[in-house]
Amino acid sequence: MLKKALITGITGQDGAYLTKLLLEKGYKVYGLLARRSTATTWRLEALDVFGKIELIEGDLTDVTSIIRAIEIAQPDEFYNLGAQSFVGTSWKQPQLTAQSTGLGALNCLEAIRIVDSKIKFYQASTSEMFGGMPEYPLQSETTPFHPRSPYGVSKLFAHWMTINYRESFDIFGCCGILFNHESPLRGIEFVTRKVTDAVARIKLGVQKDLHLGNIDAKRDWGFAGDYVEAMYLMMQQNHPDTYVIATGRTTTVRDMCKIAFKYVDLEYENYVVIDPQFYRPAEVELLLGNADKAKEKLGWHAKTSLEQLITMMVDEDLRRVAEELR
Ligand code: NDP
Ligand code: GDR
Repeated sequence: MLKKALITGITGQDGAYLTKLLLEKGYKVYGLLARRSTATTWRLEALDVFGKIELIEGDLTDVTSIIRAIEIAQPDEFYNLGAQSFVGTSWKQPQLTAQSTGLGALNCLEAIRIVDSKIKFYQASTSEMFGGMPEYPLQSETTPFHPRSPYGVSKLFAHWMTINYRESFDIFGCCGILFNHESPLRGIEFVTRKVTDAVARIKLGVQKDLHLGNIDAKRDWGFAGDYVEAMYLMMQQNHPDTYVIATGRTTTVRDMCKIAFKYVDLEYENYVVIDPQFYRPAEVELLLGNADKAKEKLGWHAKTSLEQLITMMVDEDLRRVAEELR
């Protein structure tokens, strides 16, 4: 029988890639669409999936709209990818972040419990929940949490609520603790896209320099297209569980810049300006994930190297900026 999925955050980076994957697998895909004053469907259009899905108006902070969406879609699987997902903004809008990123997940769980507790639930947990634990330089499912931003704290609430509903109401709630994953569809405020967009603009002569914050921070970066496969695989298991999804390689922002600039024959030192406005009140200095459990239980591993990822993003930004200039 045709499987049905409902995705929150469908207009985001992961929402678009997951939609593409589920359509390829023969799912009927529904998405919760938050009302904005301008269109937000450009990523769905870029992957040629807009028009093949059904969008239902709703917002994570409005539980009645989630109940309504579930009643319309009657999904087998519910993927909660919606969130205020930018760490930097979470200090400026902590309450909004708590409401959408934290309580929003609880709203989804409550809606499932009320309408149909058989619906499988995926929660987009994050490596930001590990935060500042220098004594744990390699993070796995058993590493203690110490979130360092209102975003991380909100995600940790959502993470534990999912586990609590698993234990309390027997809801099939999976948590994917995903480390940073990027793509040409990544939002421009995140550091990889900010860098690849700037590299393209500098190369094409329309930008002079690139202002960044802490370039000594280290991240474990993978490709979003690989990571949505892990979400899908978690939901196909016999039992709900928690999995770390990562590449197992960590790189400084500085070295990521080096890769991006070098690809177009430029030296990053000539363009990067350190700008205190991009420093965060509390930093997560090092993230490096151990995805052995996902490899063993899901048969999942990251397929795309950081070099492949960054060059894919620079190529796409070069194409996009050149088109803008035309
Ligand atoms: P994006 O920021 O690209 O997308 C966020 C999505 O959430 C958008 O579709 C946005 O809608 C939607 N949204 C925001 N607020 C609400 C709301 N109140 N009600 C309904 N929808 C809302 O995130 P990503 O695709 O990168 O990430 C997907 C999820 O995974 C997020 O929860 C993120 O926190 C988490 N995550 C991401 C990682 C990464 O490296 N990308 C790593 C680990 C976890 P709109 O377009 O209208 O703004
Ligand atoms: P992150 O991603 O906070 O890890 O959260 P981001 O790309 O924003 O930052 C990564 C690191 O780069 C440093 N940095 C800068 N970051 C930005 N955005 N802009 C800058 O100018 C800049 N200069 C240095 C940051 O300080 C940080 O150390 C992402 C989001 O997708 C979350 O939703 C997700 O949960 C985590 O990844 C895993």
